[in-house]
Amino acid sequence: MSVTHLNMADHPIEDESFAVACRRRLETDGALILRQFFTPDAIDKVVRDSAPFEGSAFYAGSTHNVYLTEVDPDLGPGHVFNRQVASSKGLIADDQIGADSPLRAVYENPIFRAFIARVVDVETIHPYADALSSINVHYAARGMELGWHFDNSSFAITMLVQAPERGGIFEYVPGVRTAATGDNAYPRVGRILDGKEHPMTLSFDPGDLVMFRGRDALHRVTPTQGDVTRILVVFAFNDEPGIRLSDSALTTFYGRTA
Ligand SMILES: O=C(O)CCC(=O)C(=O)O
Ligand SMILES: [Fe+2]
Repeated sequence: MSVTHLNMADHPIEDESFAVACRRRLETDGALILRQFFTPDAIDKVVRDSAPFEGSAFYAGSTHNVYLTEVDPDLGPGHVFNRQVASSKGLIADDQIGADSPLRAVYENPIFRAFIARVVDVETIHPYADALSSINVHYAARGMELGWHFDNSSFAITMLVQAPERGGIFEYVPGVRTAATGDNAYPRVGRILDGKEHPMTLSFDPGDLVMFRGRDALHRVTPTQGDVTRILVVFAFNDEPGIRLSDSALTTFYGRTA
């Protein structure tokens, strides 16, 4: 069966052997890129749908630690846990993405979900139970960036919609911490923040599907350069049903709770 909007000739996501090969690549490299996963027509529609929302995106314009938590005053301001980085990009939430969007069609497609579950090696994957967090579109105009961080979700799936002229580079260091064991990897995080350990970069084009283990990989996106806004979709899934972000997290990320 084919999935509308997807290039299944190059990416036979229904084949178990293809999914297993993808899983191995994700495990070995900490990241996986499926080139030209979305069809050109789907990308064109997503660009046309997304561009008008740039002005209504929410720009938190805040600083945060790499763990995306409140600071811990007991540790003091110089501690790696409390070091602040800047994120200036904006985003729109799931409830601002149209019912007719190719993004929604793919996100909800059972074949796509079964493939993602196989690649990340879980039984089933689930959308967020809140109305905002499942599909997000990010906007980074000239000078805007996403600071170093670890994701809340165990894995992240992104798709670049519109590439900037320059900048907007995705940098990452895979497997820095093991969130499952509560290890915060302070020494290594400190070295990366100080520029003493150099990250890897991933280069991808509009329509490519990108998967990485963002909960344990420290990653950032460098400032956009030039007049073209970097636009990127994030598909978020959980390995348990019923997960919702807290009201305070929703307010931080989206400026609202519903
Ligand atoms: O913009 C990107 O390429 C990565 C986005 C990301 O890391 C995030 O949304 O947490
Ligand atoms: Fe991230």
